Amino acid sequence: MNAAAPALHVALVGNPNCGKTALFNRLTGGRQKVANYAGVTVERKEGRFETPAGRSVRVLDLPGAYSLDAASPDEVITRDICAGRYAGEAPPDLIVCVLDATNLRLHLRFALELKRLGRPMVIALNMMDVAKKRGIRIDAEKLSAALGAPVVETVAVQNGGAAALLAQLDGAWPNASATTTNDDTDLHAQVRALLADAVTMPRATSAVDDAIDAVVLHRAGGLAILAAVMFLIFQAVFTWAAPLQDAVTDGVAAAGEWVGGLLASMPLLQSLVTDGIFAGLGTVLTFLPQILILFLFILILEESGYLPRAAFLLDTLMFRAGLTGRSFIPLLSSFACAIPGIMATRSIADPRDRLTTILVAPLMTCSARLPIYTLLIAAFIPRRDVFGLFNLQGIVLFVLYFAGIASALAVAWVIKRLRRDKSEHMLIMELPSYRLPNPRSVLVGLWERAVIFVRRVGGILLALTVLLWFLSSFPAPPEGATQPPIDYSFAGRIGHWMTHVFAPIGFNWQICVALIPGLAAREVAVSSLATVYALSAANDDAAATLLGPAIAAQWSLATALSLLAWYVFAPQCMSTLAVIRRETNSWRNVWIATGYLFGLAYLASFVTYQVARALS
Ligand SMILES: Nc1nc2c(ncn2[C@@H]2O[C@H](COP(=O)(O)OP(=O)(O)OP(=O)(O)O)[C@@H](O)[C@H]2O)c(=O)[nH]1
Ligand SMILES: [Mg+2]
Repeated sequence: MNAAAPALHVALVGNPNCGKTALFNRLTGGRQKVANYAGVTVERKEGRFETPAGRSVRVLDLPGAYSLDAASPDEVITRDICAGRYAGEAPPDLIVCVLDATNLRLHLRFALELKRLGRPMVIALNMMDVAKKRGIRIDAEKLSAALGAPVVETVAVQNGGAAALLAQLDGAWPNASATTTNDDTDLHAQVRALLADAVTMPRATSAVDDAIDAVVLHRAGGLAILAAVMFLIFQAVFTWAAPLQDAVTDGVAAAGEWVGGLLASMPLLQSLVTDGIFAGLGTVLTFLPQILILFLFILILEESGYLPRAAFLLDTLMFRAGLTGRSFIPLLSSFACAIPGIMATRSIADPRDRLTTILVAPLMTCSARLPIYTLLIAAFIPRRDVFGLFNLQGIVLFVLYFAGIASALAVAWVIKRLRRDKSEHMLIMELPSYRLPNPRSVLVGLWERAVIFVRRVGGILLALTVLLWFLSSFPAPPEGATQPPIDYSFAGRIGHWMTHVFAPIGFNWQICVALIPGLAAREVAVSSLATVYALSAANDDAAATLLGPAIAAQWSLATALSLLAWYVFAPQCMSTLAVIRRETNSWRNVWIATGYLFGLAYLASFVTYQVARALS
């Protein structure tokens, strides 16, 4: 093939949740996020691949849309690209209209709309594996004639599942029918006629879904199941992770000791490596098992089809608080990280609902808080069984997550009171079919998470840790100094000075020191504390460099609880603030978020500290 020939430009278009991204990944070998609910993709993503005949193709994965009359910011992208109106993007040479073959009643309507654009198009009937299992029969020829486009069958989640589509890309496809007749036959009537003509559906296609929904969406039973699922997750984060975590801790400690021994002749470098890098970063690494267990559950939930049901169950509750069920998935994604959560709000059509969701998303407990939470819980809360069934540490973690959720609802409620326009919208949400999660995609998802975490540790956390080590090691103490050297360092002085502000909430100077680099990223607080305590340790005893025992011995319970409360609220993440700026295009919103979150953090810590001290 002529390498200079311009690549064929293809766009994947269709209703939400029909498998566009799965198809994109299958074609390009990509690893874009796939999940079983509407509104996963909110940005245009580009990839390249070669067809078996060597034709090079540039393919766009687009956000799902219900129609070309865009209602939400993500749908606008799809509409503009299809219409050739997207800045800096030529209209696609070919639209691949992806349809969920099990859901044609809904999805054909959009195909008919796309047909009216009069652009070259291929129809990919996706999810054919499920359609066949349900006994749905589709007459591809009739469909093709009616839509004026070739029809191919695909199974995006199977090896070779896109073969028919690839063959189509290699062949020639008929030019678009110039008859872009904008006849006002009602689209619904056309869909009905087409279904009657080309599709045979057994009567009960979704008997299993209905049976599960009868339990899961039951008004009382459904909420109980949701609560049980959430609770189980937090229990597992502690119980399952403990042995893995011990193994990582031991491994890191042994490696640190060994490397430290090699550097014995160079004390300064030895201190940087053992006190800075191993004590600091090693401590953060030990939280990898917990983060992966949390994600294991999130990924399974995402693929199962349960999430939109949970959104549906919570809609009334969220509505009272000034949010809508639509906010549920963005907020749940924020448990992983507020950044994808805030991006996911692009699927919310109402700009006020969207802004409220963005402003409260940082209150959801992101995974970067997990290290500091579990560090403090492990140090201060006994590992005790409650009612022989639950473990106390898991319960405390659950309470912290719950505090985040409850305060998000409270803040949303206040925002709702404050806004002038009080008109309201109904929740209209698609409930996808239940699906057994594909083990391979769950593993890929976990792997991606692990890579992100380790990269963070090796990137920003490493840089900040080295900086903190430097500030904590220089200048050297004066002759005849009586305190540990760190007390005389830059960091020590800054920390002591900051206690003027933070003493009322129980923070000692070491915590204050950790708060500064912790502004950039939350986990840094843990590595910073580890470095500060490692440098403060009087002897080189390995046990003294373990952070957990050190703080358990030196802090009061009130201080620990106060720091936990601080982390429920404090907006210690520059990237989140940057995303708020980008997504709302306003600095004002960034200041509002920063101000109210720091305000709440200080207030919550103050109350927690004073109450805990009075009680103990
Ligand atoms: N059984 C089966 N599942 C599929 C197939 N294609 C996609 N899926 C699953 O369907 C769900 C939705 O897939 P996505 O690729 O995220 O759908 P999407 O069209 O990109 O959705 P949005 O980004 O929300 O518009 C996921 O759970 C996929 O694993 C298929 O051919 N067969
Ligand atoms: Mg997608």
